[in-house]
Amino acid sequence: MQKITLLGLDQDKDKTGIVSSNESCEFIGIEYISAYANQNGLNVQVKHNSSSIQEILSENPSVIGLSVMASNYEPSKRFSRKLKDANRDIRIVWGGPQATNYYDRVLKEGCVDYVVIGEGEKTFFNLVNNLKNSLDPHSLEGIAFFDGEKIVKTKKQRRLTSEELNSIDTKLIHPTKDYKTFFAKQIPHSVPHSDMRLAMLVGSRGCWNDCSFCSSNSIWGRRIIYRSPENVVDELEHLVEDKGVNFVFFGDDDFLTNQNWCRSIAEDIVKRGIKVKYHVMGSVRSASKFSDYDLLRESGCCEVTLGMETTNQQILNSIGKGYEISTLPSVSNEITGHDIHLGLYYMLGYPEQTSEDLKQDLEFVKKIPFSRIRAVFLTPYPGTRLYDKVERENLWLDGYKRKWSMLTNDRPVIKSKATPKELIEARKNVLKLYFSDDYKTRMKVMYEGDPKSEQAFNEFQKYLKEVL
Ligand code: B12
Ligand code: SF4
Repeated sequence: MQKITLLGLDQDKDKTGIVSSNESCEFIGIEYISAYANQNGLNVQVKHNSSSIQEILSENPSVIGLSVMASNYEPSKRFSRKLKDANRDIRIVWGGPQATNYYDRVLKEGCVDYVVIGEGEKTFFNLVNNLKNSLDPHSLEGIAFFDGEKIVKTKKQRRLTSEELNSIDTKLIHPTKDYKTFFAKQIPHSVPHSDMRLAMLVGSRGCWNDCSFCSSNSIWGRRIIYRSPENVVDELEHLVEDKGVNFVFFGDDDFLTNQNWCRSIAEDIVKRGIKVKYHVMGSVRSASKFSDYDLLRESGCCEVTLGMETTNQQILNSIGKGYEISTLPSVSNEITGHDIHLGLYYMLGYPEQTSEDLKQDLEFVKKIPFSRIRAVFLTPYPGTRLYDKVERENLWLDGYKRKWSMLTNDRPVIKSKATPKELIEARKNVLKLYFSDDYKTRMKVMYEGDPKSEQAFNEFQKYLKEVL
């Protein structure tokens, strides 16, 4: 049977990156694709991104699929070229956010045969079968390719239903055993990063909102499709019991949107007695409507990270965040009041943002009891309204236009009223809040009595001192 290999490459090392130099995670999308394909009779393996070209070629795969974000675009291109140089017959397929939204340019690179647009399971499976039988790809849904004359994008693929997602065998997901740590240095979780066996899990696909900088919608559309709580907890249990995972990161765009769904997951974790810590992301709007933090905590949730983005209401409105900044302090207190760490996603560098706005952000954030703040610079990605605006109005700062390896959110790349110098300084000031007495006192309460957390806290402080 023909072999198929899937992998996601690490981004190029960004030595000056404070946030991105730390960030790396399994590419969960390809793990769901491989589970779906293997269950349906294909022979797909997910390779770890450290695998060499020789190692991959030695297994003689007929198709190699890469998961491509902006950050790993360049390494994926280099890798694909080398594969093509070594063996022209191998079919190279790209999928993922950057491939989906940038397919025409991807195909012009000359080293990619097919791009899978959006959700990958069904399309990839169909594509492989199509290739096996040398059929005409024009009638396949959800792909883009070069047909010898022009780039063709075929009809949209229908998304998987809840039932279809539930039917993916959870035991076939996460085939690799190589758990990576990610942003472990950024927060003293109750599991220290030296002992963190982390895996990702995604229970729902899509987001109700459509923020100007986010490409979620261009991949999923606005309809959220949920796996059943039981099915989600099956995967979680498998990770903990069979794979030795002790920390799970839910990659769902807004884990808290559907309170009943969320509650059922938490109840099931408690009922089954699964011992795990987990971290979820949520919008401020959903978090402020959510009222089951007790249960969330009981089931192992140790961090909720909220998409704050900025504290200026006008900017929030213009990016379409759909929440009132005045609600953030009470939501934050509600979360930390339940002994759950609060994370904040914060971005600097909106075109209309002034240095005055940045000062206001700092003053606002000082009063929020966060454990982790991910302070990054607004970066335009294809498939977003922001990207279209930046291209249309030529808002790129010199040297950054489509320089994907530099677009890791760790430096200002577009014009804003505040200068790049002011933005960099403003980020430093926010990150310095980690050294404030207020932060240390708050964290002491959180880690007291838990030596592992204390150790992680100290390691984190040391790391930050070195990089700031
Ligand atoms: C969880 C998450 C993370 C996690 C994990 C990332 C990871 N490695 O998977 C963390 C926190 C580490 C992260 C970091 C970053 N992220 Co992020 N992240 C997400 C988020 C919220 C969910 C991703 C996810 O797991 N989705 C669920 C799975 C099932 O879907 P999927 O991975 O997209 O895969 C499906 C399809 O895309 C497709 N597919 C994917 N790969 C392949 C490959 C093949 C061969 C095929 C056929 C199909 C296919 O099929 C899959 C199954 O249906 C998305 C937003 C979103 N909703 O997509 C942003 C998102 C992917 N992140 C984004 C960005 C920019 C980043 C960072 C660069 C930010 C930074 N540095 O500050 C870093 C990059 C770090 C890195 N090298 O991984 C952007 C990517 C935009 C772009 N064009 O590249 C997104 C889309 C958000 C946004 N701003 O628009 N991220
Ligand atoms: S709420 Fe979050 S996931 Fe949803 S569109 Fe906005 S940024 Fe993207």
